Amino acid sequence: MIQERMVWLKAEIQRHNESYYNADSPTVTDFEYDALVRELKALEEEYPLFATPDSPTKQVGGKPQRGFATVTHTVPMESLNDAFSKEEVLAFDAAVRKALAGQAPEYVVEAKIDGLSVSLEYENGVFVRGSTRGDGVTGEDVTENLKTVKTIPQRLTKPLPFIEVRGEVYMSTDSFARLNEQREIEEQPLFANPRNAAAGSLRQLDSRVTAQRNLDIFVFNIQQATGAEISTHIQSLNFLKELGFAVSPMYRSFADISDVVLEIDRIGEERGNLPFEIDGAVIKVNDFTHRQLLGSTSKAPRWAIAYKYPAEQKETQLLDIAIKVGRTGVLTPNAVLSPVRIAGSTVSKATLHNIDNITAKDIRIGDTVIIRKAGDIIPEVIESVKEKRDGSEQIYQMPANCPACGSEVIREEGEAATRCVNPACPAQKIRNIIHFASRDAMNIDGLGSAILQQLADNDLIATGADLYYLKADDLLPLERMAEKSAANIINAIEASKDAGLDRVIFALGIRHVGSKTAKSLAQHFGDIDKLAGATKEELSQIFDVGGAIADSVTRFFANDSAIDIISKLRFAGVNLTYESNVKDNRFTGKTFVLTGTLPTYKRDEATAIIERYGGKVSGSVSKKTDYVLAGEEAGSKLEKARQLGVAVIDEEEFKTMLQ
Ligand code: 0OX
Repeated sequence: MIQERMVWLKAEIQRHNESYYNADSPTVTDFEYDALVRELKALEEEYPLFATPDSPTKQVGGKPQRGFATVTHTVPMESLNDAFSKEEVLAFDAAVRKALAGQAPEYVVEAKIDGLSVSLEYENGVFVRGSTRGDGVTGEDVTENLKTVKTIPQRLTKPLPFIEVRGEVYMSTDSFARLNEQREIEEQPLFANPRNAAAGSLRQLDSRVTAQRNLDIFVFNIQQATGAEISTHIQSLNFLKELGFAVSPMYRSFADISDVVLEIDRIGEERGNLPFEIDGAVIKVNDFTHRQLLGSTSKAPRWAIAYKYPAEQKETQLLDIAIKVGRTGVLTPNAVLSPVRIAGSTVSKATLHNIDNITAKDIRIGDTVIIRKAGDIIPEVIESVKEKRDGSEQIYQMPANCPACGSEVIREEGEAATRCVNPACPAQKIRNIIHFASRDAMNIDGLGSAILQQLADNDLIATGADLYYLKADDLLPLERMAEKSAANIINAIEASKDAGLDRVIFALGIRHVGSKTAKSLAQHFGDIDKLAGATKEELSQIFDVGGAIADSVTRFFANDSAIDIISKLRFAGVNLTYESNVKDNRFTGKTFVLTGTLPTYKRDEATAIIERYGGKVSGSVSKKTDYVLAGEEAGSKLEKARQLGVAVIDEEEFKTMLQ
């Protein structure tokens, strides 16, 4: 039985792996796939005799490599040699002239886009395959993801038999800022810069994710082509443009290296004004016969060089420190600077990260500071110049109150961040409301972030509780809001009043209170007033509520706005008690474990039923388990239950228990 299950799991995982490698559509979600691998691994550990060396769990890194099919680049995607000074550019020119033995080179200078290099292949003018550069010889097939990039033509203006081009996929600084804003709301880790964001977005297994990321491309090379006669780089860029590609912006040709150097400076000046990031300028020999003479080293062509702009540093005065309250309530100290030109733009603000950084570097208001603008968008203060102090400089302390709402801020032990935890703080308003309406909280259908943002912008809501006072007439003036959808939203808001106390507690967005803790709190206290009145000691006594949670719950309810929100919820008729959810206590004190696929109930439905009768659902089988509710294809949990002598029931028996 176990062995059969393991054979089945191996075959199943193998099947999914293959469909992935062959770049078909995925046959399972990542989540389901991981569950299969985890189950197989657990069984192999428990029953090593049945484990076989060909198991997919034994592949590289202990986990089967799952991802994209590989592509071999028939024309290698070479890298570029770097130059960090004007002298190195002059040395490059000297080497080129020497190799050309008296023939005068012409150079093309282009902005060097900071993204990731890809190859695009077209057959008869139709986009057929796209891949990442990888190590230059082998890359990853990301065709489906590249199909979502709007600036990549699916069809060329001329049906050439075959052409392979190379370009740089990038994310504009605007799209990057929007993506990170969204991620901040969703509390996902932020991307450090547009290049990382572009790379992360292109290497998604689900191309629907890539489609939402707003990537772009600039094409800068013909790797190979049939049916096109081209003898210079300028000709190829012009031809690529004709075919419908967005090509390297700002390309120009020069005969003199001194003009090349001036152009590098000119592009450097433009750097801060462009809607995308560049990290240098590329200098290329224009004539292909010259390129042939120059050839390549094992790593890079001798006919091109990348001039990298230095991460510029400047000295300026730190006039003040201003606090920005982020959407998650974190207070970030920002430097207010005497404006300076740096990396092509004027900078008057820079991040100081947090108070520990300020203290460690002994940065004081009035100091002369050194700031740097590197690849990342936000400039930062690196250090203060202590020798330039005159004694008037002021040591900085974080404010005791939130500058956005005035309520007292907190700093938890072991955390660098100072936070405002007022649920009605205007800086956090939109994030809190989005959380309130979200699926695991009040689960209000149809209330996406765009609608909530508009409602908040129009001052129709300031907290989640205000949603219960909205009327269809408030919704109708919003963008793209039809009468039917307005009515649906109002109905969904109404229906959410019965979501249950556990969801309400989770929806309040109390720091450290996830849905599981919210459920424990709801079960323990039974109504919101008892929870609001609970002391730290009472809270800490609850199993699975630690000191940090107890602190944060009492702190939350000490806030007047928290009490306001609860009054509004109560007045609107939102169910704030837990008992009403429990039908009777037939399962009180009983722990269930679910395994396998049940014939009619989904997992969360069965869980809800068990909890409604006072029982608990646990993820693993132990001696304390009372029942294992097992369905089709139940795995190791069922086996464990049998070993421990735990009662195993099927859905039929479970239903009888409910009668
Ligand atoms: C860019 C860029 C990168 C590639 C290998 C030989 C020439 N990031 O914008 N590479 C190249 O060309 C290299 N051109 C560019 N514009």
